[in-house]
Amino acid sequence: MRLNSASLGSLPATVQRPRYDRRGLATGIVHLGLGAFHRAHQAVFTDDVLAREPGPWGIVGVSLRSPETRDALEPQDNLYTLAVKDGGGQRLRIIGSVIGGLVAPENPEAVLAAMSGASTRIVSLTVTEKGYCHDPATGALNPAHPDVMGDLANPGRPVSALGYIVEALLRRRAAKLPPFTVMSCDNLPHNGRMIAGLVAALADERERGFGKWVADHVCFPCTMVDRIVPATTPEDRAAVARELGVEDAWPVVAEPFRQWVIEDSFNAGRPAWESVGAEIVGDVAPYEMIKLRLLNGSHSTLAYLGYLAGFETIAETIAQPAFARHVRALMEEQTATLAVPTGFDIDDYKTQLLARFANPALKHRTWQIAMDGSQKLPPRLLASARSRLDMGLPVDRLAFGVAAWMRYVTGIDEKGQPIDVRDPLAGRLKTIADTAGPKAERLAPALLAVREVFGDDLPANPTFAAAVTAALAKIHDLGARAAVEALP
Ligand code: CS2
Repeated sequence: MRLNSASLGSLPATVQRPRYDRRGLATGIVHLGLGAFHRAHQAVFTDDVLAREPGPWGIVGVSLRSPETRDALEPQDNLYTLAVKDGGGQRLRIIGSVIGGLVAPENPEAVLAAMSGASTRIVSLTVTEKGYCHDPATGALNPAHPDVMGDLANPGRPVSALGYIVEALLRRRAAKLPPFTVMSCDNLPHNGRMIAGLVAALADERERGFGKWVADHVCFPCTMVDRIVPATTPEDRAAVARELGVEDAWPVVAEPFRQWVIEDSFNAGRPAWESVGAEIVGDVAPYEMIKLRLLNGSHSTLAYLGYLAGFETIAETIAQPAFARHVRALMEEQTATLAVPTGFDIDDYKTQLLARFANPALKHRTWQIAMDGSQKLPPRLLASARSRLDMGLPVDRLAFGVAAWMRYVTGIDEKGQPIDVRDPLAGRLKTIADTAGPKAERLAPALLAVREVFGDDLPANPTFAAAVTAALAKIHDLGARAAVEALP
């Protein structure tokens, strides 16, 4: 038996299920990037809102690449399980807010039709850092990006999320329908501001002056999203099926913690997410900086060092006292760069983070977080390194994570085995590393010269370059584990 509307009634009483009528729910939100994170975060908040108060806020999810999620969810009437896990076990809940799934490359017209539909008021995105086709060091549109070139060459058959948004906005304007709000839910600094600039830039490439129309008519709220959601494993699937008594082809697994801070800037209405725990604020920036630097900065650092040291998961890595010590010291370096809102208990936040990383029930792989480092390093570690350098402060802990990334992207681990490096720049990084060889004195400056990651300033900064080179030499000579243990 499969999880679907018909089997909902047979689930054990302990499993929470949608407490609202899903039939006839209007599509209010089209979400680009129907991955596990969206399904364990925004879709859950929306599910909570619908249970409190019925409204036109059904979500149509779009996969921009693979059909896997749609194929798994379609036979389930788009229902899926959220398994919330911690040391105490798992609690299951069925989420009903997703009412449709589309696969963009299969049927771009269907995606554009959903985005241009009269009931659609919000287009939200979780397409990961690399999905924005931008230059990570500057945040500007990369006009040479193959997806951007594809969007311009064939606008009726877009490739990127930006291409879909621009084409759908043009169609809405032509049909005299009001535009939707564009809400980025990715881990990027000033994500709303950034996507506003990217959409406007592409819009102008499409039609002169359309960028200004977009800026005048479309809201791009900034958001800070937070919930640790590892990729679902076959074991997770089996554990969910055992408890549900029916099969769910694609449940999502998450920690109990969830946070969503949203700038209140919507041109066509929104669900009352604040009634179910989201925080609506005037300025998201302080929250997103705190999260990106303390959570994601620590995550990336633990991912590279942990992977190199032979640890499979974040929980295993942070269980090593030397790694926990290093992360605490890194958080101190990061904190000096943060503007903490009044009333926000930053010490408590850090203590909670360490406990969240240690969650033994989440098998969050170091390899998963290590992906796309060229896109993740700038907001997570390099922005704060810049601030500290400006303040004349040392950057040793930040540099240690950067050095671990450099060691990782050489593509060979400490036992001489290949590393499956997933990164849009992986090929180039490997060539640079192969040409420079393993010695830190050559490898560090060669990788620092990758402008998209480090900009022009950091490679030229002697304090930064020296700190990274020294850290890379330690990791190379001692191995990641002993290098971390040797830190003061
Ligand atoms: C992680 C994030 O994969 C990664 O890079 O750092 O996905 C992290 O788990 C989330 O941002 C937590 O909210």
